[in-house]
Amino acid sequence: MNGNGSFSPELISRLEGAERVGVFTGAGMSAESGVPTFRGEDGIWKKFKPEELANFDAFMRNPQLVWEWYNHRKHLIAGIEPNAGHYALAGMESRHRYFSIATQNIDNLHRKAGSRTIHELHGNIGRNYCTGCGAYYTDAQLALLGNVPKCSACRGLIRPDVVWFGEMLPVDEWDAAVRAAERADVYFSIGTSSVVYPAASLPVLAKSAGAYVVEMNIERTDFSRHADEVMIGKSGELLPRLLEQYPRGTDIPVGQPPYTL
Ligand code: BJW
Ligand code: ZN
Repeated sequence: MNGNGSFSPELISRLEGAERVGVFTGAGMSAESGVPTFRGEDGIWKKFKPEELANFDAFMRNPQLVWEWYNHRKHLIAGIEPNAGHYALAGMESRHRYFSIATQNIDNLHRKAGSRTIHELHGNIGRNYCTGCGAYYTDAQLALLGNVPKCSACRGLIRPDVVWFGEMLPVDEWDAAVRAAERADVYFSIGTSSVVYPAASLPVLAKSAGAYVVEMNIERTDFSRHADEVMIGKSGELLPRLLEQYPRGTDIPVGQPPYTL
């Protein structure tokens, strides 16, 4: 982006011809909606150690503490709305033959904003399942089961359907995200510190497979040196501005089935 608030001619012309666009998002994407990020100045990790909260052993040792944290976040997320960045990405989806978002976020904001092809790499805070038998529970069902909810069928501990450290990512979502990165003409990495793997390898993969890769973040990250362009700024401000200058592309009419890469 230059001083006039316009984006590089290279990016605009790449987008013009792009059949396949992939997007990878992290916590910074939702920061302007009021969701705290994990790391950095306002990061929640400052208050909570990730190893105490975001791994299975810690959950088995102290499920009450982990549930307090997730209930707090469920409550927070239920009350928030997508920001201008989420809506801009939803608006870009119909401009390309193939467009998908691989998100590390568990907050549902891309879907709420109207994006259709979304690969949730780290789960979704709106779902819960039993560690004993795998049965799924809604939040409404959970509310009847107390502070440390146990499965009514097998008495196993119920946990949020999110991916903790040391756990595998959901295979179908991961495979689709890898395909999207490998085939993208243009790839965006937005609002992520790029330190948690394997998710952080997606933009690197896109780059090595030949995509033009653009990073958007309020500061440089471990990934910045690999990117073709680094845009420093808030995604909720940069993305709507990009949408204004966005080429129409193939303009798939809304209402067609969602495409995956
Ligand atoms: C803005 C902005 C604005 C702000 N606009 N930008 C050594 C020991 C143990 C494990 C490992 C190890 N080395 C590697 C590993 C693997 C591990 C890992 O990567 N660890 C590293 C941290 C070292 N990974 C895993 O364990 C993964 N699984 C795995 O590898 O499976 C294979 C395996 C199996 C068995 C055994 C071993 C391996 C799983 C990772 C799961 C991550 N889970 C979490 C919690 C999810 C649930 C929940 O939310 O509660 O996912 S951790 C947390 O980090 C969350 C996030 O999705 C993830 C990434 O964070 P993100 O999104 O990048 O957020 P931040 O806060 O870091 O960054 C925000 C950015 O936004 C910043 O850059 C800001 O500047 C920017 N920003 N405002 C634009 N307005
Ligand atoms: Zn069960």
